[in-house]
Amino acid sequence: MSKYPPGKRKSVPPAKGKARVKKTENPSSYVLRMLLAASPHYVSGSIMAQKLKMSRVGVWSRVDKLRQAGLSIDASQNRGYRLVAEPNLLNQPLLEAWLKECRKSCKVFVHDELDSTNSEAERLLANGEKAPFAVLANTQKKGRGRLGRSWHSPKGGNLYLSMGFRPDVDLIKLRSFTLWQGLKIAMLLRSLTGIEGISVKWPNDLVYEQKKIGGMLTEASIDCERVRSLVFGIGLNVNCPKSRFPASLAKIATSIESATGQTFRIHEIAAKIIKTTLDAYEDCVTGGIESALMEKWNEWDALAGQKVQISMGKEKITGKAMGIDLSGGLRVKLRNGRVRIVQAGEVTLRR
Ligand code: BT5
Repeated sequence: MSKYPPGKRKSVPPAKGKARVKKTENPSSYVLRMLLAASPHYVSGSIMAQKLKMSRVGVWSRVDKLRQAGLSIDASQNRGYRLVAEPNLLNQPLLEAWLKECRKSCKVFVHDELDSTNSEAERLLANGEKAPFAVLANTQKKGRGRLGRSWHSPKGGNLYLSMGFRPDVDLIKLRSFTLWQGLKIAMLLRSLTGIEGISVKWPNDLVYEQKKIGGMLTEASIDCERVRSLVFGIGLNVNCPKSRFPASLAKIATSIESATGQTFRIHEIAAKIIKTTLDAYEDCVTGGIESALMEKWNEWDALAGQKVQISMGKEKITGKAMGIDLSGGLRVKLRNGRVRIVQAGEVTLRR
């Protein structure tokens, strides 16, 4: 459980005046929103009862259900109810409450364990699920990266999230989709965690001090140059201490917890990433992101000015990374002074 650090949380004001629970909102999610807004303070049981238009016993039974779902809620006869801490394991009502706070709604599927959230999103799309939606799991047994590589997915406190979309737009509109998502998520994480050094590494990594803190995997089904369906997956190491990485990853990976020495609320991060992803998707579909992407990426680029080696299948080149161009390709200055644009490949830093 991550306890509320005193004075850290921006308080979200409870619904004011005559605000009532909307007909479409699940009362448990509304109870949680009131508790989140007041946290770490108490909310009076009678105010809750008034807003929910139910008896105080009704409120008590809602709270009890939330406790049974794993949330730690304190009750005091004179003061009311208080959310003591947020769990590290995913809790559907809590995630929905955070999404409402972000004023963004989309269907979410929360699992304890999956093979891969990207695979589950693909199955949902194939079975006709309405998009957009989000799939999350506490752990993945076959979490994957690009080119058949695996994504280490220990249980509890990290984020394994996939979003399913049905864009039905020309491929060209989405060619920089992962870069744009990465940039927007890096910006969000920097403001949420205060980690100044979070940056983006072409084409799909989020890094801190050259160590990988997150990775993204976009998979699409394309038909006649039109993207019919698209799955965007992100793995983010949040509250995972270094000791839980296998030796092979310890040198190249890190987490938000290791970078800051603090644990963070996984539901808040998940909800804000879902919102950011939905917004960034809209930006791409609307079009016209290229010059903003090029300009901002070059400010947030972990590779800028570094000596790199790029493997493209059997071909390898070395040079100096010079940011991206309007197509999202990596600009590499070769030894002979020419600049080559690389559209796909593996980048490693050369010291
Ligand atoms: C990626 O691939 O970085 C994309 C990872 C996407 C994972 C998410 S989790 C939710 C969704 N569901 C899935 O099944 N996948 C997505 P790539 O660039 O190929 O990097 C893979 C490499 O990252 C591995 O070979 C390791 O070296 C390293 N790696 C594996 N697990 C890691 C972790 N937890 N943290 C940091 N690095 C890791």
